Amino acid sequence: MKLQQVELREVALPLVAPFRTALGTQEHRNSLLVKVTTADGAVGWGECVADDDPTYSAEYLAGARQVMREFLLPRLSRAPGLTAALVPELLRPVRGNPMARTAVEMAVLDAELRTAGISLAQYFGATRTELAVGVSVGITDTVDELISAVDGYLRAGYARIKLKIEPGWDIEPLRAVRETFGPDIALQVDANTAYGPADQPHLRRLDAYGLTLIEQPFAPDDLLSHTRLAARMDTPICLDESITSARDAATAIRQEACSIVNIKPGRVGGYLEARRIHDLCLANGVPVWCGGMLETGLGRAANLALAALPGFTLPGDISASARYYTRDITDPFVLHDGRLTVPTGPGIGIVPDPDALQAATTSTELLTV
Ligand code: NPQ
Ligand code: MG
Repeated sequence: MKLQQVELREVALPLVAPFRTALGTQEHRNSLLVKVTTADGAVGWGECVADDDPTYSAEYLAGARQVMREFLLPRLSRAPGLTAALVPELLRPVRGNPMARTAVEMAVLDAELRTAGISLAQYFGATRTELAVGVSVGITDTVDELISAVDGYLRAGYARIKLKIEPGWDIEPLRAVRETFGPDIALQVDANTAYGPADQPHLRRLDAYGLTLIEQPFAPDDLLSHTRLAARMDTPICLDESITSARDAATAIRQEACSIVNIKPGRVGGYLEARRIHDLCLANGVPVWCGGMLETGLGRAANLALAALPGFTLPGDISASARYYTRDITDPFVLHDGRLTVPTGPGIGIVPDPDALQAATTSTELLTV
């Protein structure tokens, strides 16, 4: 294909409730969408999951926009015979900026598969048509508020609950959730790097709560502390922020820093790299699950296709649209018996609703490439 036009469109979506993690509190989601149009008139959509601030990772929305405009898209528009499979190699000279890379790769992949009439799930070789999904529950002011939030999600049918934790918000909320809802609910925690090596004795106390996993207790570049904790804890360690590539995943598995991997395409630089991590983990008997970055319906659709691969044996942070947004920019994803349906249409299988998209748009930038 040949790129003819690229539109960078920023949308602002208010969250149904503030989402607090060890990284800070989010009240609305600004998301940067990439719409490519090819010389043949095919259209593809990508979503950049960078946040406004460089807190989850070094990447941030304004920087991602600039990198796409100045460095990534020109490399794609110059390339003769562009295909999605060539994108990682074409973008290799540019370092970092995985969320920007993912967005442009996703848009090219969507355009290519729409033209070919193939769904992203089919392209990946997905084996399931619907998926049990989980929900990520933010830190609340009181334990009572947390219990009522978890109660609502369990009643809605979510297959597992993930609690965000930080020092001062771990044992007490966990004990309350287990006491209220019993030993049978699937429960896991995510620390978003909020602990240090000296917290290991404290973290071992989490073993008492029958958790599926503890996600990313330590800094992204501190594999050693994760290895040490893994050796001293029964609860499996899962890495999120530490894993930025298939090579990272191989290293972490080899060093026994984790026994479960959270895969987020935006964090690892693309859906193709995400697929490679899936394959590597499957071959090594390491379960994976799909993380979430408060995606709009576009990113959510693509994540469902990825998470339909056989190695995704744990429910992902791919909640219904209503968990985050009153009005998504696509038709909403709705939970049925704790499950979401994997899109079957060509490409990512969904397009923005024109009215919802217009209502959410805060800026558009047209690039003639
Ligand atoms: C995680 N996500 O697993 C992330 C953290 C996270 C659903 O728990 C804006 C953009 C706000 C990305 C807040 C979930 C965010 C964000 C939290 C990602 O670690
Ligand atoms: Mg996480």
